[in-house]
Parts: sequence; structure tokens; C-alpha cells
Amino acid sequence: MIACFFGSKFVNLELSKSDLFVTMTMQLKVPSIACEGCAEIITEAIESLDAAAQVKVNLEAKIVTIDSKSSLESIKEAITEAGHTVE
Ligand SMILES: [Cu+2]
Repeated sequence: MIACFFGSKFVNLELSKSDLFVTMTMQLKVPSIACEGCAEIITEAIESLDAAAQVKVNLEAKIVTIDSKSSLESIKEAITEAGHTVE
């Protein structure tokens, strides 16, 4: 719990851990994507980090769009661990 004073007003803010991270939209180029199966593997890898993540894969452009509270670095790591290459 965080207590703040704004002028004479006493405000209590309760923050859960996940609220401390803002959902970000990230785009990653993953040239190793070849088919729908690759897209599924990558989507599952990201969802294992953040079950609430929204993942869209553009198979032709090989671009993965992610809405997630996870950091870009951890997402890149998850994709790499799933056997793919992030540009
Ligand atoms: Cu594939």
C-alpha cells in the first residue's frame, strides 16, 4: 500500500504487483517464421510468460505483434527459447 498527500487530501493507493507494469504493444520481426505451426509455437511461448498477452502473427511479413505487460527482453528470450530467431 502506498500513501500519498495531495495538498490536504489523503489518498490511499493499493497496487497489485501486475498493475505496476503497463501493457505495451511491441512488434518483432521473426524471420524464422515459416508456417502456421511456427506462429502457434511463438504464440504459446509468449502466453506462457503472460497468459493475458495478445499475440498476432503476420505470416507473410514475419512480424509478431504483442500486447503484453512482459518486457521486450523476456519476450525475445521466450521466442529464442522456442527455437526462433528475432531480428
Ligand atoms: Cu512452421
